[in-house]
Amino acid sequence: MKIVEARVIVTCPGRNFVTLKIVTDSGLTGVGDATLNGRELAVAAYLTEHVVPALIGRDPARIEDTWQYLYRGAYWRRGPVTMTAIAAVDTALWDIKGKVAGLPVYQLLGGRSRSGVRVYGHASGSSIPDVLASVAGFISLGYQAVRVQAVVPGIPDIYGVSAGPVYEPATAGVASVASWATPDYLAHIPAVFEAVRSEFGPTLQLLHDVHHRLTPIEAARLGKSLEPFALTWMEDPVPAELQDGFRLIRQHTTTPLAVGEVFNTIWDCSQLIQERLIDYIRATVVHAGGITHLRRIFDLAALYQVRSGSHGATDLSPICMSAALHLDLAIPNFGLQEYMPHTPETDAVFPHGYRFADGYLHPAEEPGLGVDIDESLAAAYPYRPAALPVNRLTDGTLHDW
Ligand code: GCO
Ligand code: MG
Repeated sequence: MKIVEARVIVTCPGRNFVTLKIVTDSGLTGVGDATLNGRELAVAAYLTEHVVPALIGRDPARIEDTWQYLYRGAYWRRGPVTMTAIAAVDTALWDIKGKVAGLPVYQLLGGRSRSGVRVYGHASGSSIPDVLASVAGFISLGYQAVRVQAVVPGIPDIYGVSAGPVYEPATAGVASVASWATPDYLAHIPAVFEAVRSEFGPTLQLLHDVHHRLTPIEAARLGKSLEPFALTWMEDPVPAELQDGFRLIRQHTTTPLAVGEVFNTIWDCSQLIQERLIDYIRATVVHAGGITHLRRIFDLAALYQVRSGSHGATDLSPICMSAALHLDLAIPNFGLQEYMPHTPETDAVFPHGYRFADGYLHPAEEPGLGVDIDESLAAAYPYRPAALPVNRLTDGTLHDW
């Protein structure tokens, strides 16, 4: 079997997505997500100009060799654009391999290790009563794990609080400007979780995303203040380049830490995992080199009792979610899967077989990944320039978003 074509499809059913569709001479096709929020065209160009020409004529069965060729052969290794492009190729090749074998991809990854993939939803609110109502809504849908984000008095446009049913941080054109004040945030968040815990009891899994905004000692203080509320994880407490900073956080708090949605290779997280500085690794299929590389990350994590907690925001397409669920179902050290349902228009562009029931997602049982892209429908939604916000302190200092 040979690869005869690879199409890079950019579409914007409410938000931008980039998809790679690989076509073989047998007629079998495979799809891979190549979406990098705010940098979509960089990945599309990388694929079109530097990857697709090298794919034509290759044997699609040679997944590992193709991965090594695209990673080591590029000379310029790592980085979100390169690794997202490699991820798209890798994911599409696993899709094809499943179709050739007549098996859902999780069967090729060792088979089912659990009955379903427990997911967490995104509760938020502009007041504590609104937060409680939002959490109650997710519980009524069957969720057993909920991320909680809240407006902080004095910070009008805080991360993670969605006005509508779908949270989309990217805005049209160039980056919008968000504001931030760490003292106000640190003073407010414990009261939010105290209210949630006292309302919903001790067993609901609660999570919180700090989104890279604290220093290590500030993160240590927040983790300590949240200990009475037994979070499943405090996410992205600090910018993750400062990996030594996690040692300081660990010295002060037992609140579990989750990091990694911005990581794109095993080398970004090997120290954090081997020194047990984190409890969950959030790397995802689309940004961490695909199924092949993400499985390596999860296998390293398993040696150190670190569990998976993959990113699953709506700026990752249903193709990424489909691939993630096959890995989530098979690996021994699954933790939680983020799940923000896409809009109906996105679901129409990406028909897929995964289903939500009672707080769990279940991947499709059909051969491959169980997802595709409707290219004629995708063509009806042309690309729209959009960017993630930047973040500034009240005095104008550029801060981490
Ligand atoms: C999350 C993430 C997202 C990101 C977004 C960037 O935990 O889901 O932090 O909210 O900000 O995916 O494009
Ligand atoms: Mg996050």
